[in-house]
Amino acid sequence: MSKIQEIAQAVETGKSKLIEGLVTEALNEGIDPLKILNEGMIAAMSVVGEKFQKAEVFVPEMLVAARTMKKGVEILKPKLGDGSVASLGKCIIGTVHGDLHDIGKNLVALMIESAGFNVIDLGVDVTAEAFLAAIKENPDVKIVALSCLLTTTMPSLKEIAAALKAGEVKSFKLIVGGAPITQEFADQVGADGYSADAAGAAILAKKLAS
Ligand code: B12
Repeated sequence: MSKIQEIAQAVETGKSKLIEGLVTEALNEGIDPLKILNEGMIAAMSVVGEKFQKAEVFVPEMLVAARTMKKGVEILKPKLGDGSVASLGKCIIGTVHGDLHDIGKNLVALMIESAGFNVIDLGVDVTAEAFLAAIKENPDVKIVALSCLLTTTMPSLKEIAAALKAGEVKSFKLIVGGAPITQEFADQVGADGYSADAAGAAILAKKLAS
């Protein structure tokens, strides 16, 4: 079994005690950190999602897989950045109200920070009011990023986007993403950009802020 496969299996089966060692070994072997993230950990989370859909695993298994992935990402974090000093401006990010998923949001925050932004992370279950308050506090914000993982919280994203568009500060660009989000939905809610993954989100943020 390759190291990447071992990492994927550890995430899938929630072996949080093994993950740090495996990721460190993979890095020492010179494996690209992005490959470890995409082909090892993110791929494993997709498998967990598919198994959940087929009722082969349940919420506790998803939770331990998520915790294992988080631990692995902590080891990868310093290796994912390009070391550039934050200078592209501020980005406010959060997972929309009603939604508690934060792994994808955290990865997007990490990649956007690595691209040179100063990221203000509002966490999960963030209401329109909380986004508006953060924007009011940081009127020079360049990018506001909304993450949404549930089809049931897509209306929440739509409401937040509308509230932000109607807010006092209008100078920022709005980007949206998350597994159920599409370019079509992003256009519908009036977002300035959409990306299917974290690397694309960073490229998008850079493009929109320049
Ligand atoms: C882990 C997980 C959980 C964990 C979350 C832990 C955590 N701290 O995040 C727990 C166990 C808490 C959980 C709970 C639930 N979950 Co859940 N969960 C998942 C799972 C397996 C993985 C999600 C994940 O982390 N993926 C990995 C990351 C890296 O991918 P990602 O989030 O998609 O993010 C990437 C992109 O989408 C994008 N992106 C994300 N955000 C943004 C933002 C911007 C601006 C941009 C540009 C891009 C972007 O970039 C990211 C990185 O590349 C998914 C299945 C899946 N494959 O998605 C189900 C899934 C999302 N969950 C699901 C469900 C149903 C639930 C529950 C309702 C279950 C229940 N009965 O309680 C609850 C809801 C709780 C709530 N209110 O939020 C369903 C949703 C179905 C649907 N149609 O909406 C899924 C799809 C599983 C399934 N196949 O049925 N879950």
